[in-house]
Amino acid sequence: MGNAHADLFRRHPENPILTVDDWPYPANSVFNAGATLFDGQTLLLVRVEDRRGMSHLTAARSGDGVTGWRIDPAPSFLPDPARYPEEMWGVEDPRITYVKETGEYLIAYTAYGEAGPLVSLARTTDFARFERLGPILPPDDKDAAVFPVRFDDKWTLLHRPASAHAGVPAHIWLAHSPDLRHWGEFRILLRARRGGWWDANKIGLSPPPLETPEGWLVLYHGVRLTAGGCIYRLGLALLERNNPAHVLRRSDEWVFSPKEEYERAGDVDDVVFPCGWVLVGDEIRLYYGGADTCIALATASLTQVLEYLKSLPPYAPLQ
Ligand code: BMA
Repeated sequence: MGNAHADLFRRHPENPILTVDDWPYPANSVFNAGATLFDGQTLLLVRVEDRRGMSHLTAARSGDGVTGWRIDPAPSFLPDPARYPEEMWGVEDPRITYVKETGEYLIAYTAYGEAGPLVSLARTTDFARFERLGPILPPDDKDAAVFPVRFDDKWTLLHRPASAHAGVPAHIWLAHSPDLRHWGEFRILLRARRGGWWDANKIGLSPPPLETPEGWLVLYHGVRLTAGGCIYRLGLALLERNNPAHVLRRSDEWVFSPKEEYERAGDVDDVVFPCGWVLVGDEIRLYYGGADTCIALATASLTQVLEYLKSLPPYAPLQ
């Protein structure tokens, strides 16, 4: 039957769909955008790296999610180092979660400061004004997203702390909070593998978990360190709908990997890095950064993705 999962995610023929040449003001690169549906449109909160090397976030909106992007003429969400010193070197890689219960969009992002990257949280209802909740986890930590619903009255977060100890792998963890500000009950959810695996030693959540009839769909990146540098690839997992601490499936093989020129060569070569996806009917639209330089789109059928995951053996935790 061949490599059934290899073409689950198909690149859009117009890729890359957004580059710095589309930008209304000078910048170095646009990549790693958060994504959501807002006001009947697709909204990307794009990581823009300026020509000093610092990142901010700018909203881009499109009716069809592919073309006709209207980009805010100036940065939508700038670092605020005077009040938030942990943002002194920029804000990066936003993950957007729409919370129906409150009508708010929660944005988990990386704040980059002198102590290292950490996870900060902000909220908005209009993508024009943002309220910061501030840092929620100390450094080093990144690749975080909040689940859109509460479990047992608690908010749940996926995140990726990194140890300063050489050789300690970076896993995806789960945390809970009563109020979105105080987080605890930390535990490992998905482990980085070891040795020759594509997702050895360092993994991290990519877009926020997506609710499906079969459970929470998780797309994560694995970082393979090679003699030629790092390769960022993507794999899938499925979590139980009522208890996301329970992993149902995890793909052994990656489902998406740098192949096209705009993924293979850029500021950082061989990187596909999604921070957002939206579901329209049965179509998953995955927005990803290509080589830390541009934004590209890949689509997949949710039904096919779930069928692939269900065809895998039940998840057995790695030791
Ligand atoms: C990760 C993050 C991403 C980036 C990737 C590849 O650690 O910093 O923002 O796209 O590295 O450089």
